[in-house]
Amino acid sequence: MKTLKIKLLITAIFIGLPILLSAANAFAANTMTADVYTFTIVPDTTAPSIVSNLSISGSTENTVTLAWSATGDDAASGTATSYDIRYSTALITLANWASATQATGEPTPAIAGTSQTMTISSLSRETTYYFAIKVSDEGANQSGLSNVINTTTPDQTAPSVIANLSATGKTHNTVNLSWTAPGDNAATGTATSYDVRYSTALISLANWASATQAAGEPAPAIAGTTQTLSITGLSSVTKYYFAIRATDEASNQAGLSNVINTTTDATPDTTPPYTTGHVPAKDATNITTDSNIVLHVKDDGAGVDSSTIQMIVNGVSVSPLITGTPADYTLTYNPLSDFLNGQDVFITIRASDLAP
Ligand SMILES: [Ca+2]
Ligand SMILES: [Ca+2]
Ligand SMILES: [Ca+2]
Ligand SMILES: [Ca+2]
Repeated sequence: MKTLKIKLLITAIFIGLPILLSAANAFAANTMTADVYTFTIVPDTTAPSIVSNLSISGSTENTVTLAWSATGDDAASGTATSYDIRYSTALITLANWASATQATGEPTPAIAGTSQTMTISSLSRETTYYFAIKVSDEGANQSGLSNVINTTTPDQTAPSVIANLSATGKTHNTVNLSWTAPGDNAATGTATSYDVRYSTALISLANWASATQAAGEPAPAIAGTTQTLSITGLSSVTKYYFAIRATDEASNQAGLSNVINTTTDATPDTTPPYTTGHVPAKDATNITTDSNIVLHVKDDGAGVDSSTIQMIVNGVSVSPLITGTPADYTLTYNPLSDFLNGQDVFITIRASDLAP
């Protein structure tokens, strides 16, 4: 407690003015003794009231804004002199108040009852902070500890945009993709999920929602890890565009990756050639002895490799006339001599297709 003393020194000096009553009569100056005295102001022993409505009015990744009502110089009246706002990642108590971080730039107290705010900056993302405030008057009387509040700063940083999406392989119905994992926050940490999409149209942010969503994306690994996904169920000989976006646990989604395109392969040919259109028909009877043999060798895939066509008639390899295209060759065999009456004619045809 301090006592304010005001000392007043009053020195009065009276200067007697010479009054000339007559040329022969003058007065001398009269001086009083200095009047020195003291009085004492009632000491200020009343601290400002405790702030009891400290609250969080907003936060970003690195700021928290506090709000409270001003208390007074003396309890809840008048105007206090200064605030001391502190924060800590531990619960603040009177016992550890001194070790909490002191904010700087607190506002000047306004008259009791006024709403006041302060934004604390330079905080860390996704961190829980506790806040408290004390109020002092001009007599250095300090209030007790306010209510202690806490909040966790949010995550407002999306994963980086993936810039190296690439196709590492393909078949007639699959395309294998590869990319480098971004992080939770730009290129740091671990994101939470991927969204890979594909379309037969060029993908942009504008049409992202209408692109087909791939299934089975891997869980993101730590930033910098190579990750892969095989897209299945595609159509053959079709140009597809692919793009990817990562999202963090706070639902911050990265922008669109580089967009790549790949054309799927043709459907592989796994079906061998076949014969059809036999003349004479299979198992036909009563065929004349001078008949030619005609039939088609077809392939619905890569086509017939004409160099592989073999025709064997009654155990003898023959060379029929081959016309047509790989999809449909016509074999015409005109025997050098007629067949015999009553003879059974045995035909064997072999062929391979052009599939790689
Ligand atoms: Ca006071
Ligand atoms: Ca995060
Ligand atoms: Ca983040
Ligand atoms: Ca075939």
